[in-house]
This record gives sequence, C-alpha cells and structure tokens, in this order.
Amino acid sequence: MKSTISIIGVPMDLGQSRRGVDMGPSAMRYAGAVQRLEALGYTLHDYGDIGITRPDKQAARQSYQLKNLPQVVEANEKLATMVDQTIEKGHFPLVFGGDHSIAIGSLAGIAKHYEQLGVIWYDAHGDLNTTETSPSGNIHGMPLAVSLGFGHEELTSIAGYSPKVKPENIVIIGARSLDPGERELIREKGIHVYTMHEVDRIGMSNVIEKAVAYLSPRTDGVHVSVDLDGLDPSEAPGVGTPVIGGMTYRESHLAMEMLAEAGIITSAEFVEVNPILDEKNKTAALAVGLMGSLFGEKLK
Ligand code: 5AB
Ligand code: MN
Ligand code: MN
Ligand code: MN
Repeated sequence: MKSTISIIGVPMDLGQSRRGVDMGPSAMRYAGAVQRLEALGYTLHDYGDIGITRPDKQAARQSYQLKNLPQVVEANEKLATMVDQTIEKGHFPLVFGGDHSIAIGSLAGIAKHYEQLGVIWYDAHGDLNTTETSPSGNIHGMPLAVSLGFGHEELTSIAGYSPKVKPENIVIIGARSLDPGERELIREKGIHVYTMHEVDRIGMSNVIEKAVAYLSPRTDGVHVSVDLDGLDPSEAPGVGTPVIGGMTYRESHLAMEMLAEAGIITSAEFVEVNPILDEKNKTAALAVGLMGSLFGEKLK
C-alpha cells in the first residue's frame, strides 16, 4: 500500500432522509482514525471536510424525484476533484462519509486513474437502484448503479465521463436487502454478489479468498467501499438503514485483514456512520478499527 494516506471528509446527509450522518467524518476523527493509521507508520494528510451546500428550504428537500439532486451532484463533483488530486500526488485516498451517495464522487475521482478498476462493496444493500427502480428517491441507494452508468444523467456524468466501473469488476459482500430492480440489474449484468447466505455457508475467509482470486488478475486497482450497515446492527447501531442478520465484528475484521494481506486495495471509503443514532460512538470506533485492519495492523 502507498505510504501516504489522504483523508477527505464528506459531511453529507442529503442522499437519504435521516439527519446526522453528516457528522460521520467528525465521529471517525474523534474515534482516533488519524492516530490509528499513523501508529502503523503511514504519513497522514487530513484535508478536512469538503463544503456541502444545504438546500435552503425544507421544501427543497422534497421537490425533486431524487432527493436533493443538485446538492448531491455539487458535493460529488467537488469530491471527485479532491480524490483525483490526491491520487495525482501519489497518496492513498481514504474518504469518510457521509451517506453512501458520496461513493459516486469517490469512484468518479478514482476510476480515471485505472483501466480496470475493481470495486468491493461491503454493504447490506446493493445500492443499484435507478430513478425508475428506487423505492425511496434516496440517492444513497443508487451509487453503484450510477457508477455503472445507470441512473440520472446528472449523476452518471459527474467528472465528465461514464461509466466509471464495469459490472464484471464488482464484488458485493454482505447483501441481504435487495430491491426487485436491483436483483434484475445483478442478474442482467452478472454482478458477483456474496449475500449473507454465502457468508454463512462458506464463511468469510472463503468469500474474501474468492473475491481476491477473481479481482486480482483482472483489475489494476481495487476500491473498497465499506457501508457500516454491512455489519449487524447489534455491532453497528449507528446507521440509518439497519438490516438485521449482518456480518459480525470478527467477520468484518477478518475481511479487512485478508484484504490487507492480499495487497490489492488502492482506495477506500467508510460511510453511513450516524453518530445521532449511535451508542457512545460505537459505530465510528468500529469503523476506525476496521481501518486499522485494512491498513495492516495485524501484519505489523
Ligand atoms: B445504503 C433502499 N434499497 O434504495 C433504497 O445504506 C435502501 O447506502 C438503500 O446501502 C440503502 O432506498 C442505501 C431501500
Ligand atoms: Mn447499506
Ligand atoms: Mn450503501
Ligand atoms: Mn444505510
């Protein structure tokens, strides 16, 4: 892994309907993210938080079929530029959310640097909805579809190109809540999904081995997008869309440790930490622990 890590915070809650997830970056900093990674020997640059334009009236939140579309587009354009610049500098981009709609900007900034970018999507959800299939109008349920080139044109065209990733370069891990349109897209595009059924059946160790064996030869970089609701709500209570029956603390650490060992990860983001819904910053601390594992704590 690169020796310099650049943290970019995205204090955004506009891609969904529950307030508080905009405080995720602060909570992860408070839980000691910078110190944790410095202790592993990395040089850290914390670029602070990007500025988010809030809709000026409550009414504006409801006035689009996609909630807060203009503000989400603006934030993701900014994020894409920031991420792009950190990669230009030779740093490892580590993005703190914010709701998962920010993956649109992360991937937009990252993907232009890779011919075959791989993506590991650690999440209870597929985030593969489009304007047509979304049951909620929440953009945090759409970032993976958008990055594949499906969805609202203002979202897919962020950073001026589309698509960002190819369906065959994606692996979803931990899914247990998929909407009908998402299932259709998964089937149609042949996206690799390890649902909780597979995690239970073959174990996390085999899931990650298979994911790494599949992605490693076909990709030239891999982004890991960790939605904290991938974990069971008993371990990660501070999330806006909890789904029972998720991955455990140990399974998640094992996953991150094995990714560290594989040495394939070139960028990462930790999203959906909502301190308002959390219990004494437990979920933010969990996220920071997972960062420790992803950046090789166990290998030291
Ligand atoms: B998250 C749902 N599929 O589209 C939708 O937390 C939930 O980033 C999306 O994974 C959850 O609204 C988005 C029902
Ligand atoms: Mn999720
Ligand atoms: Mn998600
Ligand atoms: Mn969520």
